[in-house]
Amino acid sequence: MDRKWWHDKVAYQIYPKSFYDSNGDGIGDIPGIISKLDYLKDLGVDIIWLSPIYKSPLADEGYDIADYYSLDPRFGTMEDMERLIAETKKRDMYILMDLVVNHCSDEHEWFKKACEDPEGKYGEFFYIRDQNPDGSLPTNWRSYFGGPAWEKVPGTDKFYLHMFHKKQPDLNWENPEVRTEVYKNINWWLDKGIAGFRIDAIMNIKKASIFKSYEPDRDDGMVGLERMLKDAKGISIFLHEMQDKTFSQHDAFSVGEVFNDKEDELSDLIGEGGCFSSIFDFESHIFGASRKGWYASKPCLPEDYKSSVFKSQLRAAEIGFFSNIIENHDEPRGVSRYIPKEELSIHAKKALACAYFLLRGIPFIYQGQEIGMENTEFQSVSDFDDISSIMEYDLALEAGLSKEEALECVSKYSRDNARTPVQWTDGDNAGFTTGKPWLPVNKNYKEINVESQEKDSKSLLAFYKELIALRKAPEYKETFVYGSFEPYLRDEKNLMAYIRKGNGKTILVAANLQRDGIAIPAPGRIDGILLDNVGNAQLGVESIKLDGYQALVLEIA
Ligand code: TEU
Ligand code: CA
Repeated sequence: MDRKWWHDKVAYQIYPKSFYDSNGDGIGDIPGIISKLDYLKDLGVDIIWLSPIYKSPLADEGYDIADYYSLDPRFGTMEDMERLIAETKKRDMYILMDLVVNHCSDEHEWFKKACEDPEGKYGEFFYIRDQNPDGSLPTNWRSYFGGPAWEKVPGTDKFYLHMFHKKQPDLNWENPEVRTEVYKNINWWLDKGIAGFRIDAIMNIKKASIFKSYEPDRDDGMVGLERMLKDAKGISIFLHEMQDKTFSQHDAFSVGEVFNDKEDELSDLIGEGGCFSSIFDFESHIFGASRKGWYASKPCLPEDYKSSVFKSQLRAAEIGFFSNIIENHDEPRGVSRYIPKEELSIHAKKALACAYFLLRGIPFIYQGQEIGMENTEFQSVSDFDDISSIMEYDLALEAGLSKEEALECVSKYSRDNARTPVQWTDGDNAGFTTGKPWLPVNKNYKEINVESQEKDSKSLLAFYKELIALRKAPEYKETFVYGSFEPYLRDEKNLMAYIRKGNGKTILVAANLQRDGIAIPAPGRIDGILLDNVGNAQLGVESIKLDGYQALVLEIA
């Protein structure tokens, strides 16, 4: 395998609005990020992915871009951005921007011009269709955020397609002019000195060649977009074109937000022949999802988590690197999702961290994950800012759940869980802002915050630092980065264990994801204890004892 600069890096996702507010307006900003770079460097982070900070009406919190070349004043100025790039370079760190090009905002110039003249040049930038002769919508597709995926072009009988919110019209990738604009934009940012992109909702850019209605999958007469995407063929041509004209010319790192990839597509997506550097492994995140909505989802228990992750690890083995996460800005907090509430403890958080962090692939940490931030509490639907949470709440009510039940199940999955401000201190607003935070701070900030964990050598933060340091340690780096992955004692319930082998070393990672202790055979003589969240592991033994939620990283002879 060709070595790439990003193979051995650790990445960190910043959701700028909630990271750190430097000027008291309650919204995180670029100067706020700059002031925390030393914190991130100290943690061991190399690559920073910024969720969108471009000019935007924030209908979907920045994933609706009104101008790809300017920043939203709420986040800062272009000078701030240039300073951020320079400051990261000084620290040998890299910036990834978010590339949101399946759609733009309805406030983008292109869309405004398309509405003025749907038959003109900019009409071709979008998917604009006539209504059917009987006045019905072009197709019965349901948008991801609820309701039809079609919205009227004001003052006409025409409709435009929006797979997400109606303020996010889909860009027509079939039009070469659109693609040229996208590539120009990517190169403009890469020339500015960023190191690459995280690429939003990218598998949605290719639509089925024929727009038609399908068998409804709910009583609303509509059908989820997955059905149409199944008929979308040939995305690879666009993706490789994008890679050739942009990323490969800059040796950039690109990580795709890929859902719905087809079984045999992986080698076209990552690895030597892939059009991205990496893609996220969402297997455990989609586990238990229901077509009906969040209210019908099944929890992902430790066994499910293990099998999802192992499936992806084995799938990518001969091909390339997944990017591994336990949460992001669209998901609940990982510790709240994968660990039963009554078992949530510092040991459990460390065990989960250890289990995912040493997998083969690029580890990503989402802001606040390193201090074990948890899901927040919502008192009523009015506490939700996120558009998808509000839609899912209504869906649950329509399905016959009571208000309390609807609130409870939406709370588990709400994207706002990840979007509450980072808890920096135990002071006002968790030290995030001197003003009023745009989204309330999680009430547990007095117990969970950066400041207190920085002083505590047994904190989760300290543990993440150890994990990162271990992954980068000169004697083990080669094994963790390029070594193989093999499940170990896969059938042992609630044990997530695997072996990383390479460069003459064998390393066992074992996390006991349950309250009960267990004893397991060692795969060989234990020569070294590289990490132990409890502190009672022994050398030279043939059987390994693991307390409840104990995690061990052991070197095997
Ligand atoms: O998320 C895309 C997303 O929400 C997926 O779950 C989607 O269902 C998938 O693409 C289906 O194929 C991204 C962003 O991360 C999110 O914050 C945005 O709201 C969304 O795109 C729209 O830009
Ligand atoms: Ca601010």
